[in-house]
Amino acid sequence: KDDNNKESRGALVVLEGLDRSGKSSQCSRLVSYLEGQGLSAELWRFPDRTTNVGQMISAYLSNASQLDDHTIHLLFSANRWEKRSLMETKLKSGITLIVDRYSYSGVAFSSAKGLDIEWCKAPEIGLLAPDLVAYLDISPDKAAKRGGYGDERYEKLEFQKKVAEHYKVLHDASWKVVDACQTIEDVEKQLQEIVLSCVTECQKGKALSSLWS
Ligand code: T5A
Ligand code: NA
Repeated sequence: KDDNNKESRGALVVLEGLDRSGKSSQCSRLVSYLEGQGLSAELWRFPDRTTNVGQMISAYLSNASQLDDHTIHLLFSANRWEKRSLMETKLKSGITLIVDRYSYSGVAFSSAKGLDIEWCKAPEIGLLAPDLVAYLDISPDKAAKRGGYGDERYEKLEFQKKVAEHYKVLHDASWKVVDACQTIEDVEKQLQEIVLSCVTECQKGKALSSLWS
């Protein structure tokens, strides 16, 4: 065996959940926590609004532009594809990525509009599969009460209820459901535990895989 010198890889950790479930708050706390443990970690988010594709998505979400449902779905997917190789490079160099939303958002939100779920999953095939998906579980009613929804396209109670239903069919072996109605600190503690054990597993040589697996 000649892989003794190979640097151990980072973990691909995704946080998913409805709008206002607490993903962004927890993602930044997780990165600080991992860094405090002496680990390399970066915060990523999708959509990545900084790219050209991301700017089209951002305009759509803020209702500044209109797009066909299929078209915006493919743009969200393209926005992940344009980051795929950098993602792989970072993971292989030992950096853990804490990612705020990923392909599951892509499929849950578009299929909640009525698009066929297999059609929605297809463009995600071949993207890196997360080592862990932490789903921040909160009812749409409770989420709506947090700080109130803004003006973005999907921030409407009736639609969020449909999204919650569509997330349910996406749960697989990599998912851990976390009760997002606990205090921020309690959610944080629970996430630290499951993320740290995931990072350890990846350091021990767990192979990277691709969606959908
Ligand atoms: N989308 C996204 C698609 O349709 N397809 C795709 O492929 C992708 C990637 C993007 C939108 O695009 C859709 C999904 C979205 O509709 P976004 O920029 O990711 O949107 O924005 P949101 O996910 O909506 O982000 P939010 O900021 O609304 O929600 P977060 O990040 O889940 O929540 P957070 O941490 O900002 O917290 C929200 C509020 O709740 C409080 C916070 O202080 C804050 O005020 N809070 C708590 N309060 C009480 N108890 C707790 N435990 C709390 N945790 C947080
Ligand atoms: Na957010």
